[in-house]
Amino acid sequence: MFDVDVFRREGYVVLRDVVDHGLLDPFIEVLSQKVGELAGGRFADLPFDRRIGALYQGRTLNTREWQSALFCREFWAIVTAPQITGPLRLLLGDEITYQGNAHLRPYLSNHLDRLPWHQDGQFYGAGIESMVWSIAQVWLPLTDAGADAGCMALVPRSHHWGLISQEAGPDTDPEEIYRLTASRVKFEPIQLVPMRKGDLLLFTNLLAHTGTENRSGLVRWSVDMRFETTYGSRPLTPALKDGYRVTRRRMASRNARPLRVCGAAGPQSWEEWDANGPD
Ligand SMILES: O=C(O)CCC(=O)C(=O)O
Repeated sequence: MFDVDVFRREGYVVLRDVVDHGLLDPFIEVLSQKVGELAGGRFADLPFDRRIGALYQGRTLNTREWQSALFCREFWAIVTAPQITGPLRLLLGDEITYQGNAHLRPYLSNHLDRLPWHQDGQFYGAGIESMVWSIAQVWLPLTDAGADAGCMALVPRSHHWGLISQEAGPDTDPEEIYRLTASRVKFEPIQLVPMRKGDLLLFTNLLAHTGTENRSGLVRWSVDMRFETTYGSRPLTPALKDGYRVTRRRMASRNARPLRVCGAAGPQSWEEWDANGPD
């Protein structure tokens, strides 16, 4: 499927055309309905990658307001799908938990804002380094994200740097994290990662990355999610125990609801997740 040694060396891997559109489309339909509710009938003839852009023209869209859309049966079907868990098993082993920590990002065109440089591990804090092979980030485009459409950019091998800011953590002002990371990345070779719907990007939570500007005229919809080796399914060193502690603290700060997505007992059902989920 892919070479795990390359992933460990480069800190990321792009898998092309591995996710069926049939898996993504029911979730996209949920999002389209939400956009429709927001639009109240306006721009009804525009497709998914345009309609919310027409609604927000000239205004800023707060992507955090879309987080609750990630708690539905259609999204559960994505995170538990073998098309997603299969590649993750190569990295994390057979027992895998979705941390309940994901972002839905409808990025409007020609809003020159983008998510600045960071390592996801910086938001967890010192101690997370031990989890570098026990956590994997998944970036999943719901629409094509080409070089002019806000694709991801990253610094290959930057996970070997460790955490850029040891003092950062869940309580740190993100602007400080972005500033420190941008100054570390400044003279490094950057890799753009244009992707299409159906592709999958996997990366370590120490890899420095950023979104890029979307100038395509279309809305770039994506989801990024975090998975970990299920606690206790592999031998635990003191450093790993500490790493899981740091992870728990981060998840608590985000009110995240974890979900076992594969393992000997199979994935947890949507009903089980829903029973534990946000109100
Ligand atoms: O989607 C983007 O533009 C940025 C995503 C990101 O930073 C992440 O997945 O951690």
